[in-house]
Amino acid sequence: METMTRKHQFDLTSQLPTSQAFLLRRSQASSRPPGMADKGVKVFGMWASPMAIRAEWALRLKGVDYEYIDEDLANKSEALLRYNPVTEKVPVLVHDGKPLAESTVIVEYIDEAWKDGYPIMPADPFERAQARFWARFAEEKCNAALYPIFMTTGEAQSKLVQEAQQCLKTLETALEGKTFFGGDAFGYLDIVTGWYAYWLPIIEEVTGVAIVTDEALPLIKAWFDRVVVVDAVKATLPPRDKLLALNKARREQLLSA
Ligand SMILES: N[C@@H](CCC(=O)N[C@@H](CS)C(=O)NCC(=O)O)C(=O)O
Repeated sequence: METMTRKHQFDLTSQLPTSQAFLLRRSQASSRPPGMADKGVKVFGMWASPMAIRAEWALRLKGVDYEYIDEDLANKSEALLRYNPVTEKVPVLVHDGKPLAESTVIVEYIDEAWKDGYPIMPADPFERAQARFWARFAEEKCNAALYPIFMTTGEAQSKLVQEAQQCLKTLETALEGKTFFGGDAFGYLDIVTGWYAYWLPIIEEVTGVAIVTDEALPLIKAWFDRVVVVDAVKATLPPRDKLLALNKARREQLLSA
């Protein structure tokens, strides 16, 4: 487990390898003074996790300071296991000592707990329900279609790509006529699906298939470019080369297993 606090006062980042420098910079932007262990906000994440980053995006949109703790998922910290004994996964949000798991639950909680800040959920109940509907569709259908592409090759893989594209095509209808799924502003559904914008091109490069193309999914492809420049997103994205290397290694490992 790597934990970052404000005691890193100087710019040590130039002497560190890219990954550590990145994590340190990320924490310098949002940490709190020592001696307030149970107060404040902590996020337990893992730098390459597209789910954990959702909690950070929500907090940054709200302008909430938080401490980021990077977990080694092969050797989880005692704190993570204590805070999330049910699934033992990241992200976990700890707010004034109270832990919450499940990224979509965390994002909704952040919106309600800091209700006067940036609005993440739509104000209108019907639009809010629709955002939740599409978020569940993306999580349960699109992600389920996308994940196996990573561990297959050849014809089986081409079939999976078509299925994933069909699913994303359906999701794309929720983007018609809009800048973001949330309308003019980056909102809940953008937070839930925003990982596609950065992770899918990497998965495409690693697997050698094209999933989100201008031809197949023009609205989602154009939305990718808008997502990665949202301040909260830009500030937290892991270095591309590092994410690419990790995913290459994972795929090789999966294919040789
Ligand atoms: N549905 C969960 C998924 C979280 C999840 O799968 N986290 C992964 C990292 S992306 C994890 O902690 N894996 C470690 C494990 O499964 O033991 C959420 O959205 O929070």
